[in-house]
Order: sequence, then structure tokens, then C-alpha cells
Amino acid sequence: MALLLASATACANDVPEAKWSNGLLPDAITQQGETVTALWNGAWIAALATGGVVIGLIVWACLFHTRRRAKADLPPQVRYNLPIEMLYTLVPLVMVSVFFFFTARDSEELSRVTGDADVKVKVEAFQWSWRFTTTTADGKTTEPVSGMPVSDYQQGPQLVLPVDKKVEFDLFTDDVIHSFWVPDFLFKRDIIPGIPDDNPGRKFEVTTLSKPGVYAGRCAELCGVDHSRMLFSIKLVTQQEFDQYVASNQAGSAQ
Ligand SMILES: [Cu+2]
Repeated sequence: MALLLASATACANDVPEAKWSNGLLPDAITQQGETVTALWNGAWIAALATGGVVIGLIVWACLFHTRRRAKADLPPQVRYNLPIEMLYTLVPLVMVSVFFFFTARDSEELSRVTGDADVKVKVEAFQWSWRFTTTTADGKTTEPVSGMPVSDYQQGPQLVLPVDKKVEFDLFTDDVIHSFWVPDFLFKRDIIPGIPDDNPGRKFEVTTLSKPGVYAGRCAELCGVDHSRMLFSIKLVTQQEFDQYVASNQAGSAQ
């Protein structure tokens, strides 16, 4: 496991650092990413606790209920024991319901689009890069940022976004299926040609955290020869820097 971790994290320049406190996930840069981390950690704790109890019971039965230790030939038979049968039907049902509840609650939160985002981004995926067009709540639209296949995400197209703001993404493509993936969002979504723009599957929303910086993004669906070079970056900046960026890159303004 240690060898795998050491070798698996050294192979690309854009792999975020994994931390044990995040369950080996990258540090989230959105509120929704923190929800994913909490669900992931909670699921692991529940699974490990369940596994611990089951393995404990197996070891206990092996050690203390062997033929050698039992005085009689057969241990007491408990067939048709209603309380025990109720117990091992109801306990798993309750456990699965609890797991399902948290999963359902969080998936609902992660796919919720309120429509009142501070910034809306149109993401166009194509073979093999991205085009980003940003619109602010007061109706200012930036000149599209378009890229080419690159081997370093910092050379790819860059999407500038403000920190601590709600951002809506609208995903579009007209060639093949791509997948918009920002590892630090802990989120990816397929972009499928031909989906009408009122389909809720085309949109998702995040609230950025106060973590200024440049973060890697990539395509997560094999889409052709330069799929692995479909890299881009997201730059989180303060609201003031974002306003300046929008002012100097506004569509139709003299450059
Ligand atoms: Cu792609």
C-alpha cells in the first residue's frame, strides 16, 4: 500500500497532494468538495466499524466455539429462533438505510442548481481542449478563453473565478463525449453531445472556498488521440482581482 501510494502520486505534475485527514482525497476547494470528503470519510468509518465487528465475531466464534472447547458434540441449535432472525434481518436493513440516507442527501446537494449563481461559466469541450465563457451576475460577459492540446495544465486554457462565490457551470460539446474534471472539486461530469440546454444534467454548481491558487483540470472520458493533453487550469482569485479580470477581458471591448 505504501509503495503504491509513493509510486502512484509521483507520475504526473498535476496530482494534488493526498492527505490522510481527507481520506487520501485532495484538499477540496469548494463547499461541495467538502461534502464529498465528509461522505467519503463517513462511509469508510462505517465500513471499517462494520468490518471490525464482523471480523471480531468470526474470530470469537473460531476461538471459543470450537468442537474442542464445547463439551457436547453440537453447539446449541438456534433454528427457528425468532428474536435472532428478526435481529439479523433488521440490523442490516437499518444499516443500509442509514448509508443510503447520507448518500441520497449528499447527491441531492451536489446536483442542486439554484440558478442564482454569482458567476456563470459556459464550458465548451472539443477535440481536444476547452473554451470557457464567463458571465457575471450583472451581465458582463468575457471574451471566450480557448485552448489547444498541451502537456502541462498551466499552458492550457485558464478559467478565472472569484473565491467565496457561487459558480454555475453549463457543459456543452458537439463532437464526442468528454468529461469535465477538476480533481480539487472532487467532482467530474460527462459532457454529452446533443443534450438540450434545459436538461438539468448539463449544469452543476459549486461554491468556491477562500483558497486562491491555480488548480489543474482535465478531461476524464477517453475522447480521442489527444485526450490526455486536454488540460486546463482554474485560477481562484479575490473578488477585486476578478472584477479587474472581467473589466479587461470583457467581450466586445477594445483590447
Ligand atoms: Cu475529452
